[in-house]
Amino acid sequence: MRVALITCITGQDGYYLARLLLDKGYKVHGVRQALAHDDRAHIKPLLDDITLHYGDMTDQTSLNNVMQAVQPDEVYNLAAQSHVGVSFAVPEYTMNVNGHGVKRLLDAMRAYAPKAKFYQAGTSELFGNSPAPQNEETAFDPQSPYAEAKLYAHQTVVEYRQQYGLYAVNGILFNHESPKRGDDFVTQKIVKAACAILKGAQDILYLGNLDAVRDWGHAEDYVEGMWRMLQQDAPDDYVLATGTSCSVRDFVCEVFGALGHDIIWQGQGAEEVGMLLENNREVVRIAPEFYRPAEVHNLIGDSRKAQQNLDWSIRKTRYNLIQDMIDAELNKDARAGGHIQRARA
Ligand code: G4F
Repeated sequence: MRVALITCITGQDGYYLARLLLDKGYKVHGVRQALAHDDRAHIKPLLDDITLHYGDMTDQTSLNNVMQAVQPDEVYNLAAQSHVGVSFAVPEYTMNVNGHGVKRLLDAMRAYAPKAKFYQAGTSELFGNSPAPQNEETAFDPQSPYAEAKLYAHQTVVEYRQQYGLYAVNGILFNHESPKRGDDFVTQKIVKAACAILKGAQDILYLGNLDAVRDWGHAEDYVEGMWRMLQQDAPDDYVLATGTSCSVRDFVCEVFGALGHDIIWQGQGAEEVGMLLENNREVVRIAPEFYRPAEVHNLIGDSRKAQQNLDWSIRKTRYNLIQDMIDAELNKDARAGGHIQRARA
């Protein structure tokens, strides 16, 4: 039986990856942080089948101990301070976890499981404002402490591959979402707010930059790509993306549209508002606190290398993603006795 170790198994990707690996017959171990609150809500359905260990990317001893105890065949590093906007507020912490933490985990692997294969959760944020579409050859242009730390991690993986002969790969993943996405990321924020507004539980959705364009895929497809990256003869870095994109503004329209309501926009910049077409009611406004000191404007991925070498492809489009996220929210509402209707399929 193959043994996998997943850091941050408690997050969105941790859940979907653990589920995939269990289905493939792996013994799955996960690292969770020592927190004051219980962070296992996302992985509740898997708790009987996985083994959890406390550990932290800022604590070398904990990583050594987990690596020694688990003796994994495959290590998936999903742990990160993953919010780009928040990284401007906690830049040193972000570098410690997302950058130095990767070196610590690789050193633990070198010492205690040197034959294991290593996956690093890289990011399209590395490309910053390099022109789209971006692929493995595109120049990096980090625009945030988050991206700087992920660039350090990316380089460390490449160096450890070259210097120590490790099987270590970077997955350069574009935005990927799901019903398990955290509430502070823009897709989940929009879905939850749209549902709440339409049932009268919220007045306004406050957003930052509506013009940012992202390539949004479904996390279920991306964890499949992570696994495929570790099943090759030789390690290499791969972009995973859908190759399609839309702006935050259009994502708002698509979510309200899926719920049967059209949005019209008026005004410019921080004065722009989104209104329900049927009655001109304002439902979206700009709150400058959600602007970032530097923005990545246009991310669209070119994943042809992964399609060719890994036989990877997306199964769920942005339309499917939005349907899944809305369904999860409506089911939650129905269980709570609510009555939001999806007026348009
Ligand atoms: O949902 P976001 O916070 O995701 P972002 O910054 O693109 O990062 C995500 O994807 C990366 C892969 O490309 C990952 F590496 C990273 O860990 C994370 O998963 O923001 C998306 C866009 C940004 O341009 C942001 O400025 O939406 C814009 N936005 C506008 N209003 C907002 C908001 N973002 C958030 N979180 N909240 C807003 O109110």
